[in-house]
Amino acid sequence: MAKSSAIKRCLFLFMLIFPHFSTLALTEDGLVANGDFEARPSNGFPSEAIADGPTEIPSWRTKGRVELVSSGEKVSGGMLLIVPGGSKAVRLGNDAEISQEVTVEKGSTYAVTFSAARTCAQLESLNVSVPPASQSVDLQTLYNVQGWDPYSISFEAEEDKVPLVFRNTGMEDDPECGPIIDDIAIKKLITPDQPKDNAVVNSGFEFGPWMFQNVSLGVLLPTNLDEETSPLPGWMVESTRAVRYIDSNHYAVPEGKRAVELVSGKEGIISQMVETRPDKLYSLTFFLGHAGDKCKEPLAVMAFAGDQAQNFHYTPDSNSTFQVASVNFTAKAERTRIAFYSVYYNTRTDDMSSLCGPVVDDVRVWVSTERKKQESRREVKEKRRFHHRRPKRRHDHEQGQSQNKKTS
Ligand SMILES: *[C@@H]1O[C@H](CO)[C@@H](O)[C@H](O)[C@H]1NC(C)=O
Ligand SMILES: *[C@@H]1O[C@H](CO)[C@@H](O)[C@H](O)[C@H]1NC(C)=O
Ligand SMILES: *[C@@H]1O[C@H](CO)[C@@H](O)[C@H](O)[C@H]1NC(C)=O
Ligand SMILES: *[C@@H]1O[C@H](CO)[C@@H](O)[C@H](O)[C@H]1NC(C)=O
Ligand SMILES: [Ca+2]
Repeated sequence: MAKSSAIKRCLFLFMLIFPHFSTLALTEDGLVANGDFEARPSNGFPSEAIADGPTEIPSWRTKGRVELVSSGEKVSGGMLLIVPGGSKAVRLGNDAEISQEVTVEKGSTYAVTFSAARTCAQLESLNVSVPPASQSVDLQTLYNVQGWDPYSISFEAEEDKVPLVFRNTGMEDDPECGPIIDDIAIKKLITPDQPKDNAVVNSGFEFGPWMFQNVSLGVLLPTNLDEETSPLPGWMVESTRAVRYIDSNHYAVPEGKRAVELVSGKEGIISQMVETRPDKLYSLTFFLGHAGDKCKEPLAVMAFAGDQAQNFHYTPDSNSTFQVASVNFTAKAERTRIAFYSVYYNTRTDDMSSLCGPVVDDVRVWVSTERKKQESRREVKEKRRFHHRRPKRRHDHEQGQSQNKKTS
């Protein structure tokens, strides 16, 4: 904390001394400029406005009906507006949008985290775009009894300066029904180095989108079929519903500081294509846990590895919050799909409606050494038996292994 504020102070001094350099300053990880909408417009907040007319929102460009809303405010139907963070947020009317330009590193991948709440309409959705990339985020499912959730999407920067646009694609009869958004943050994504003994990229989910320290709801990761550009590097969300990215500040996380909670039953699937060598025997192991969020048991995951699919029920030893599960499989190709979903649709015991589910962490895929030993033992026997007939076999095998070492 102290370190980052020291960095900010240095940056500030730097920008004072070299004002012409400030245009080159990259947008820092964290809230974008006035990303929480708490900055006072020059003509005051609408709730305290004397004069009518459109409110300008500092640091944002707006199109259509965009309103600053305050917590505690009600819409005409008497419904209380939900403001995700602080006391202000924006509501986007039909086809309305807000945008701001962010300075990024061309060619890098970024995750955008934002909080959203739907109001009266059922079928609200947001189009979040960094042209030419765009993603539609469906706000129909209420994952949380609080009525709002953080979401994350990602994009690859094609320019050094890119517009970040949030648009309400809905067309409601009541213009007061439109999504509310708040707490918009950005983070440059890093794809971790691949460990030698594990084919899974970002196996412990430690690399992912921005999470606010003071937000206890995790971050929902909606459908993302693009493995190259994912808010969770290496992983795809293959399903219509989201999975929840969780942190150890607010949840029980089996390994490190981050993990994934499968909150959408069979409709929330995370997957990865891992590099494998055809015909080799592999083990997939992972931690299966409980997030410590009062999620009602039973919890279970279905784990897929190539042509294997296996169901694991959460039954940890004594007071542990997770257990190890494994699936053995034979690779059929250069790439093998591994995937997980929750067998059940779980909700919390306290509010009976917030969605929750099993936690997956520390996913590993490696060549099954036990079987490799068995194989080579068998081969030694075969070699003894057929020594004169198959002199080359052992040699080939060794070559394969040394190649494996080089590429793994
Ligand atoms: C969390 O902290 C940020 C930054 O201080 C603030 O803008 C936001 O409103 C807070 N969110 C919540 C849910 O309290
Ligand atoms: C989002 O809006 C942009 C600009 O209007 C459009 O080109 C794009 O197709 C939309 N994306 C989705 C996923 O709806
Ligand atoms: C269970 O809790 C006890 C006491 O807190 C602790 O000593 C023990 O290591 C825990 N066991 C496991 C498996 O976490
Ligand atoms: C997977 O294979 C290893 C040895 O190769 C064995 O110890 C383990 O029990 C197997 N696991 C399952 C789930 O079959
Ligand atoms: Ca982890």
